[in-house]
Amino acid sequence: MDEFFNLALELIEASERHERYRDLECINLIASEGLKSPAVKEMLRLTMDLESRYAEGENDLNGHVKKRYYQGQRYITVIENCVTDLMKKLFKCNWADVRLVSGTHANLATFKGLSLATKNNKMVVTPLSCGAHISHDYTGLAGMVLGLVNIDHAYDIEEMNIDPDKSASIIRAAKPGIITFGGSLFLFPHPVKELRSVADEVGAYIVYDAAHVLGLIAGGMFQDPFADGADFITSSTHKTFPGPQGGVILGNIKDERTEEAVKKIQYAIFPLSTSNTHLGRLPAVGIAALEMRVFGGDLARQTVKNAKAAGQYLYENGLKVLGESKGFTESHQIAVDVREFGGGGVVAEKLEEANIILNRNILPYDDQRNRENPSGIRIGFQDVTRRGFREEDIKYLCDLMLQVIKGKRKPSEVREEVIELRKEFSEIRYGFKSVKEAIEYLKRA
Ligand code: DSN
Repeated sequence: MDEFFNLALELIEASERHERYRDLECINLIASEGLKSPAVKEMLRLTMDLESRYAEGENDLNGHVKKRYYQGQRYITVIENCVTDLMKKLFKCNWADVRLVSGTHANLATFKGLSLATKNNKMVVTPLSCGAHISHDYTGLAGMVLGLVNIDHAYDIEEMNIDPDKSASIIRAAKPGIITFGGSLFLFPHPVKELRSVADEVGAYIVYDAAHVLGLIAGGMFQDPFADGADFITSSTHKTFPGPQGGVILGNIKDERTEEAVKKIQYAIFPLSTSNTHLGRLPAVGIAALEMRVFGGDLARQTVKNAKAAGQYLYENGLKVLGESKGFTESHQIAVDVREFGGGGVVAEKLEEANIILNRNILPYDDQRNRENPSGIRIGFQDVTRRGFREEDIKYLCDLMLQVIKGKRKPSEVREEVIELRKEFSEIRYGFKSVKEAIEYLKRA
């Protein structure tokens, strides 16, 4: 067969195998991934026409469609406006934009818009090794694409959190236009409330990157960033908020200053950083928002319980789980220092051989350039929780992990038990089984 056709065949086979491998044979503990319900997946399949369409243009200050430069928009406009309003209502704010195609894109538009609004290119951010997302950092989007200058928050390793008193002094001295909170290694609520008045003193906007914890916020199990004083929330829509891959920005227009900020962010969305906004995902984002409204509290509560139970159990069994003095975590994830077992890269690869999938992670005391084999692993529990794991199941899973991490059993031996365990949890909970079930629920509500 000609090489081109061979490649196409290889592609199709790898795609089919991937679906079996990651969906049916592995246990997923990657903290940044989400597990979609059957209804969300069905909605994605139902909207294949939208997936081919274009709808670029401007939005108004309610976040609704104002002007589009293509014809054929009759229902697309309704769809975008409905999803925007569902997200506004779910997160109790008066402005949202769902056109972002990822969390990084949401950060791009927000950072660009706010740096234009403040005419200030400085941002106070959490250091990358202490949990910031790469897009906040001088080595990523903020520095290398937008030319913004990073000044680091002070970070308290014992508390696994930003040090509010020291950060207040840093913010007063630096006078940034943007202060960020939230990120990717995110165990405990950040001190937004404590630093709101300092942001006001220097005229900075607070941007809260909720990508990891958006579903926990929807479920009322993590800090409410707006109640604590954040101006904008940026997020992806596919981690603890279990929708399709995409992004969102949320905010509140309170006065002329916030109105100006929203206008600049909208300008940074279109025309600066989008043409098409990948419309096919939008109805499924709306279904995920509905599921968060209906089931989000129970899902978030059990997710955090499971993460805490894992932290406690792994700690009692000899692992160095961070944040011990504070109960290991208040979110869906825990962080473990595995240097004595060979480091994060080595441990993550051994667990992968056993079909337990998680990621190596730099920890606050690591050199942030050490991406190959940093000290830590990060473990997220949102996927297994949605599959129905409770504390006792988590302990059994932790036992399998401990056997591999401590070298007591070969990963290949443990793999069979992982596959069996995965088979026991084949129903996805805390969501609708079909779009029809969602409709029936809505008609009764
Ligand atoms: N880098 C991802 C994470 O794993 O947290 C988020 O984009």
